[in-house]
Amino acid sequence: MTYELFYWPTIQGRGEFVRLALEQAGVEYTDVARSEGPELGVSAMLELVERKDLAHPSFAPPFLRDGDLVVGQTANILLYLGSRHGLAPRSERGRLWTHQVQLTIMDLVTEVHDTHHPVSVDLYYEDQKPEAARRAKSLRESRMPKYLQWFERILERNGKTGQRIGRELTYADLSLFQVVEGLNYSFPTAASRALTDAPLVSTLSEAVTQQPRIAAYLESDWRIPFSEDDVFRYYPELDG
Ligand SMILES: N[C@@H](CCC(=O)N[C@@H](CS)C(=O)NCC(=O)O)C(=O)O
Repeated sequence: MTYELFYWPTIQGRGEFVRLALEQAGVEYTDVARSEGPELGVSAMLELVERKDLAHPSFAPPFLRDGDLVVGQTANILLYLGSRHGLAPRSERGRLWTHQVQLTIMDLVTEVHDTHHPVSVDLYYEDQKPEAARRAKSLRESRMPKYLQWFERILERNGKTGQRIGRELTYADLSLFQVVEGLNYSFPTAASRALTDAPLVSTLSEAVTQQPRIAAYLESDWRIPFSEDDVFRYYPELDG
């Protein structure tokens, strides 16, 4: 059975965390909204959101369909994929830890998103620029360093190679790489400064790019470039 990923077709967004795991797992998947044909495309994704007969409907993309199972929430999708494809530890303790790290990564992603949409997702960035400037200042000066220092600390405490969150590569490592990429894109000056104090985070990020399947994916046309319609956006005025 081929997995079906449902996510907006033109952005990396939160769907990218799932794409990276699927690519690393080397499994077949249909990126439904990016595909053309019957029961494909954005309309198929919106139809699934609206379907009245689903007992467990998802609130928002991304979500993943595996047969008659539909799983939503990025961290939850990764929890599901991780244990099925060797991208999570076998022990309950290890799985919980990986999930905890992933949830923390998703918190950071939300805080990054809120720098350009601090008032409401229903308004344009241009309609909330003063608030965005204040929120971005707080992210640059306080929140981003705090998150990166926490990631640095857990890498130090792992005590293995410093290149991974756990003993083996997990979906949380792939996600941390994606966040570092996103921060470097959105806040080149602030992220470069904060990452100077988080060398293990940079090392992990670099190590992920060396994974053969990830390297091939990153070089391919399938990887959507960052843009200003995405979660990670580059507005020079928000980089301070
Ligand atoms: N916590 C959810 C957030 C999902 C989310 O915010 N999805 C965005 C795209 S990245 C969306 O389409 N939101 C529509 C909405 O909130 O109405 C997750 O991690 O999957």
